Amino acid sequence: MVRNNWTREEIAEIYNKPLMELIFEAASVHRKHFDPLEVQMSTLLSIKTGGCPEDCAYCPQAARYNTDVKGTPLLNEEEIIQSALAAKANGSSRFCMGAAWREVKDNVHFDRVVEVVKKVTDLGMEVCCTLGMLNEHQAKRLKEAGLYAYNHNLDTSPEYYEKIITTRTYEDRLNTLENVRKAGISVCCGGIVGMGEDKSDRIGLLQTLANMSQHPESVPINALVAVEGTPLENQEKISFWEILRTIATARIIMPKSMVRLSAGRTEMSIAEQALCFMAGANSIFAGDKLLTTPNPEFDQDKMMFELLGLKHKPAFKDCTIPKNSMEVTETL
Ligand code: SAM
Ligand code: DTB
Ligand code: SF4
Repeated sequence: MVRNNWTREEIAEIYNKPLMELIFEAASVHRKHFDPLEVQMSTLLSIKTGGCPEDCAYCPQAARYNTDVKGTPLLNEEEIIQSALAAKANGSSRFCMGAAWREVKDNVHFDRVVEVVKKVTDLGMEVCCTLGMLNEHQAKRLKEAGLYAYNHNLDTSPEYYEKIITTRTYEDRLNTLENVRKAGISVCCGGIVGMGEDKSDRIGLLQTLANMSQHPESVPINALVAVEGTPLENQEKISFWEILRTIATARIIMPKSMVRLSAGRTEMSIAEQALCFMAGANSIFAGDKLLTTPNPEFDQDKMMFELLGLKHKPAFKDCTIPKNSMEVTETL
């Protein structure tokens, strides 16, 4: 049964179970709803890098921090399509385009993104974007172009949020998520662990996600990539076991969502990643780069899939959101 009324105490009880019990329970829930061997591969492409006006303490792309990220303007259509084709050839069923924008503006850049969404959708891939805040009208335009999913993370608990970002509020994030939901786009929303938050903040984030009237279809769990030049550059690395508990708890309380083992895999062994898959993670980012930081090499992941007996999840399998943009009937 899918619930939307979790208390923090209930979630804490799950999170704090003896680890072996927690993994077993999460694995059991996972098997009820998914083929446990199937893992979705999504390729990320930073279509506009750096120079962002926001102050997200973890982010190497914020203009105000002195990081090694080299800013680039919005890529052109051809460059993006070539990347999408390469991602598809390497077995990714989802292609996610990220832009270091605070919000989408109605200008030629957004027009270009809309055009690219149409073209990549026509390649038969699930297209995802993460472009910052969106209004209702922009969300509808993306949906009509065929956009399948939109990534917009809450990052942490409502209480800890203001220690990480001051230039926009939790409420702003929730508003965008509502606009995405209303447009009929699949929601990809999760957060980051290892930013110095308490266990109660990880539980608080999971509670916000699990109590949405409709759970996000995809829940990325990122481990902080501490980047030199950002305020979190010296943040002590979080224990792997906390990441695992976060993933397992997400799986149990959001049984039908894809749980994505996101940033932080370069720091994990195959054995650790295998525990995450056992505990219900069923999606990863593929390719040797996330947006600006490294990710395991393609060949390394291929070897891991073979070793663990995993297989790639095909595009649009088990989708609860209509695939075809034609199903949006409201006019703009
Ligand atoms: N600018 C848009 C936004 O903030 O929504 C889209 C791109 S932003 C880079 C996408 C997400 O990447 C963030 O919400 C955050 O959760 C994640 N992220 C960014 N930097 C990270 C880091 N150093 N470690 C882990 N996750 C990170
Ligand atoms: C998400 O939750 N993680 C991805 C994706 N959504 C856009 C991004 C991770 C970024 C890690 C830091 C970087 O590479 O710049
Ligand atoms: Fe900008 Fe997004 Fe990075 Fe925040 S996370 S600084 S909004 S690119």
